[in-house]
Amino acid sequence: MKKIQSLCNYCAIDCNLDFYVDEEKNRIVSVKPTPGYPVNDGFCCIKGISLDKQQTVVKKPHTPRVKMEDGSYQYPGWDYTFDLIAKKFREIQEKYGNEALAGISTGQLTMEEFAINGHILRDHLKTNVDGNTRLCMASAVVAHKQSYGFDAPGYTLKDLELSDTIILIGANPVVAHPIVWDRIKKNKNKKLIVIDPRRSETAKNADYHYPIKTKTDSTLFYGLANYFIEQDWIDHDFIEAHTNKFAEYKEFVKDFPLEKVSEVTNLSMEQLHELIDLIHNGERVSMWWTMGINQSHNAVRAAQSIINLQLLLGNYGKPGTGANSITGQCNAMGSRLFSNQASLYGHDFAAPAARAKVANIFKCDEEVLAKGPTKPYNAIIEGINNGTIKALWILCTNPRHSWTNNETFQQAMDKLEFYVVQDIYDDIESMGECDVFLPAVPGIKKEGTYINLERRLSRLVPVLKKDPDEKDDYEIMYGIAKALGLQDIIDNWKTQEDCFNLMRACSKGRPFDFTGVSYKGLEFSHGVQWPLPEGTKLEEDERRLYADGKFWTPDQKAIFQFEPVPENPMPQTEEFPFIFNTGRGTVGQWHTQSRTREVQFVEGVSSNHPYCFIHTSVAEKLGLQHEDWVTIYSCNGQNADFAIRVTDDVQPDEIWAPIHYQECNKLTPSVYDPYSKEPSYKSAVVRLEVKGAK
Ligand SMILES: Nc1nc2c(c(=O)[nH]1)N[C@H]1C(S)=C(S)[C@@H](COP(=O)(O)OP(=O)(O)OC[C@H]3O[C@@H](n4cnc5c(=O)[nH]c(N)nc54)[C@H](O)[C@@H]3O)O[C@H]1N2
Ligand SMILES: Nc1nc2c(c(=O)[nH]1)N[C@H]1C(S)=C(S)[C@@H](COP(=O)(O)OP(=O)(O)OC[C@H]3O[C@@H](n4cnc5c(=O)[nH]c(N)nc54)[C@H](O)[C@@H]3O)O[C@H]1N2
Ligand code: SF4
Ligand SMILES: [Mo]
Repeated sequence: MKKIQSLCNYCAIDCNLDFYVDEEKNRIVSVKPTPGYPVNDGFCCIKGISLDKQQTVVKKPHTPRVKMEDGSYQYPGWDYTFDLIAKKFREIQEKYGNEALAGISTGQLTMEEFAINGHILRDHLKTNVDGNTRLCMASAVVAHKQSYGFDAPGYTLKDLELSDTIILIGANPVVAHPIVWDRIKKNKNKKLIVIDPRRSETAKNADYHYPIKTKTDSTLFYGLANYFIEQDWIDHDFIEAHTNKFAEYKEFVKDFPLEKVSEVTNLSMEQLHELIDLIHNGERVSMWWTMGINQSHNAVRAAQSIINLQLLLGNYGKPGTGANSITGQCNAMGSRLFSNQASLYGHDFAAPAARAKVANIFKCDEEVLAKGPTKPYNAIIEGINNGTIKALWILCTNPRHSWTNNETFQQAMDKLEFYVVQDIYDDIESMGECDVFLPAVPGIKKEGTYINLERRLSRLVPVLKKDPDEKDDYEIMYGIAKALGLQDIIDNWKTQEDCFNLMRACSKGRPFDFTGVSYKGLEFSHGVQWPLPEGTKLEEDERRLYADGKFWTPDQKAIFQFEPVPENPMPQTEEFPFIFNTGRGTVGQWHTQSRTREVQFVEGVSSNHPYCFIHTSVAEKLGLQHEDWVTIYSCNGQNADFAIRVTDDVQPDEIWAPIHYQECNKLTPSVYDPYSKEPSYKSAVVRLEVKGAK
């Protein structure tokens, strides 16, 4: 039996796991979390331990399914399909213009897969490809860039163990990040504070829970800033040496006295003072946020209001501190750097030196490189629906389920002239009547690198061998590049390791410089957090940024970013009195459930129909009980049926629905943060009507 250390490619923790494999039968016999790995040290969750359930996945044949000219579906082989895709992409671009083709990618592929996909679509084919990271991390990315000058989350997971005051804002790690939760639990000397409208699983296990009114977080943090400034409880030395625009911020937050904050946030004056004392008396205060902040009409500014408070308090670069954004998908951090969507492989698209450097590394003409960021996800879907985009290639994402206001994705699917789906399953909701289905092998048969939430690069090592007719995502993309005749890719991007080396060269001299890391060296290792420039010795397994107080802006100072709080575009009204809050339901369920439905244990305990939680008082008023059915009507004009669960854990005017059922996003709106264009998934307003037993 062979032991192979690889990683779990679900959530952003990137746990390392030891797979015990019967090589003769090419079967995984057991999976154990890797002892001593600095992230998850011998512990993991049900999703990772169940990765052996993905041994078969796409049923035979393992070759592409193509809709032929006569309308029949056939399996004409990989080479035929690659040629067909190349021909169709070229034809559509020639007929309607380059941007008539678009791609939607993901935060769940390897760094090498993002890189080659971006180089094909954004550089060579001169068009747009956005990722589902837009639905997830875009707000944190923009907040970091504007405040720090670069998208560089500074913490390491050990900070959870070193902090004496941990504040979780719109984050539910008991369900969504079990390792974050495990590490919080290991910290015996802390106070745990949760700010969440809902009494989430994490809030129930916290020392303090502040049930804030949905989407009023920026008002809360502006008010806290004002109070700390008034009391002169701030770190003048840090502010002076390491920040810009303090005087303006001080003026701005004067508009947020605690009485007003209390009114807006629904938190009492006693609660606000208690929270203030907790922060003031903490020695090592850390703040962590996730989707409760990122998914909003005012997300970037809300994230920055947290950053601003930590800047005021000088809580940067020291053990157990920081304004820390928790990432969602296994390689969202890799996608942010290397997908070529928001930056030129980690550089400014417009910087001449950067363009010359990247072109030189890729051995391509500078003109080939994309000139600016991609069009965002919503513009791609709108482009299809208004007839300007005619062809779409989606990979490793399931937007018919996960996209906000998801009926608009169905409309888009119906309009496309050419639609390619690349997935490990041939029955996801987004398949529709796609023209080409490209079956990729799952992570346990792939190789490449991932970057976790604390900037740690680690290796995905093939655990099982592929069948001769199976291909992984990288090979599929390389095959398409070859059919398109993209010579620099054909010559220089042959393997994942080639691509890794190109990206490593791109990283030189940048904040994420990992020229000191090698592809082979990452195998069976502890992983390495960026940066690690060539020639530096790795002294510590768990490192944080900003110890020197230097950021990535031209004068190396962080910037207070703020703005008057915008009106809520979806106010509660008589017609729509409830707030529709959405998120992760259980530890075992992953997003659209294409993968976790295979885990019998999870399937066995999960509801097979959509459900939502409503407050006891509402249920009583309507005479409803557990598992009765309601119809929910949303401000987006759609409605859907849900079974109800009755609880006191939601606010009386809140409905909470897990995202694992397609009906959930039938009701979410086409409303976005103005800077990040991330959807406001958690605050549609709705009404409910009794449906009766089903
Ligand atoms: N089991 C499981 N784990 C996962 C995933 C999964 O699908 N299943 N997905 C992964 C991914 S990609 C991501 S992005 C993460 C997401 O991880 P989380 O963000 O922790 O999970 P969510 O449930 O989306 O939302 C967190 C909380 O935000 C709260 N919230 C809503 N609105 C507000 C608000 O206005 N203010 C505040 N303060 N809080 C608010 C919600 O009530 C919810 O409890 O999880 C990752 N982990
Ligand atoms: N209402 C609401 N909606 C939300 C959210 C919310 O909080 N509320 N959260 C949003 C967030 S944060 C996220 S990240 C998105 C997630 O949304 P999606 O990315 O659409 O969800 P997944 O189910 O993770 O889809 C991944 C797909 O990739 C396939 N896949 C898995 N591994 C591989 C592989 O190696 N190769 C290929 N080619 N395919 C593979 C799976 O079978 C699956 O179909 O949902 C968003 N939607
Ligand atoms: S889903 Fe996340 S916490 Fe669970 S095993 Fe995988 S990486 Fe670890
Ligand atoms: Mo996410």
